[in-house]
Amino acid sequence: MSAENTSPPTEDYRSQERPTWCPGCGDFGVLSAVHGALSQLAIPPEKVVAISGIGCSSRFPFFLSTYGIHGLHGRTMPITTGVRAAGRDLHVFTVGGDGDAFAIGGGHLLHAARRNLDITYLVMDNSVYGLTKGQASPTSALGYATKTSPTGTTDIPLNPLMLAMVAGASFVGRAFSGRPKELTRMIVEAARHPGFALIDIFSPCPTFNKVNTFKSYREEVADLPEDHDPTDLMQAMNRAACESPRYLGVLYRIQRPTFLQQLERLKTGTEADRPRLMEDLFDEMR
Ligand SMILES: Cc1ncc(C[n+]2csc(CCOP(=O)(O)OP(=O)(O)O)c2C)c(N)n1
Ligand code: SF4
Repeated sequence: MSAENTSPPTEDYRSQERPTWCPGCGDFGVLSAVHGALSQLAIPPEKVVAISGIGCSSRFPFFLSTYGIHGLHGRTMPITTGVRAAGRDLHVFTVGGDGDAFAIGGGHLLHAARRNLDITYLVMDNSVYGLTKGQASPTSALGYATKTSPTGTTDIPLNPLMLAMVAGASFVGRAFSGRPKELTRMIVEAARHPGFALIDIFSPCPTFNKVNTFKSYREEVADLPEDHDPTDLMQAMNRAACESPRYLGVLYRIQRPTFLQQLERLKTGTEADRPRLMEDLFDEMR
């Protein structure tokens, strides 16, 4: 029997809840890519947990038949770290918006990346705060006008890919919900990657963001050149920084010890590997 024949149907990963997103929201494409990826990965639903913050995109766990936590705005990483450490046989998908990830959750993101936390982090990046009705987000373009910034934002946009690489993420990709096949493939790769895998997904909000649309992204994006070397940090940085085109693909991927491997080492390693007890330290100071 071929590997495809052993994949459970995507329906196995759908919950009874119907998504409450606006018609045309980019998050629909991400959801169906996740259903497809979980089916290809053939992970039983009870071995998957989806953890989100707050936002339209953070409703995601409701639409999966897996375990899920709809947490607090910007606090996905502390929750994810606890779940990761406690449920070592689980596959952890953290999901949410660019506001959740890069604004209020930005501090946590850096440390989860440098810790090489073993998770797949899917950011539905629509360059706007959808749930709270259209304020500028960290990835909104300079000058982007909203009801709360009518003359345009004065901040330059943050580059999530460069940020993740600088912080130490070991897998960094960019995808577009308008290209579901590539997105599904990348989610499968990210889920198989040992360590912190972030995919920044262009996922348009047609209700509040009239600038970053399916049409505009289609015109802006291009696949990474075939000779791209994902282990070359400087090449990855240059291509992440490029705005014309905005590259899609796995920009950076390296192998280094993960959070769970380090925990295991502390448990089973030699005495020298283990952190010294406070008492030992006090003894030394006496
Ligand atoms: C601590 C806290 N601060 C602010 C809010 C209000 N709030 C809810 S969602 C959100 C931003 C949503 O934008 P994003 O995370 O990009 O997700 P989207 O709705 O665009 O998917 C904000 C500011 C909140 N719920 N909790
Ligand atoms: S407001 Fe925007 S992000 Fe939220 S569901 Fe509607 S289209 Fe999607």
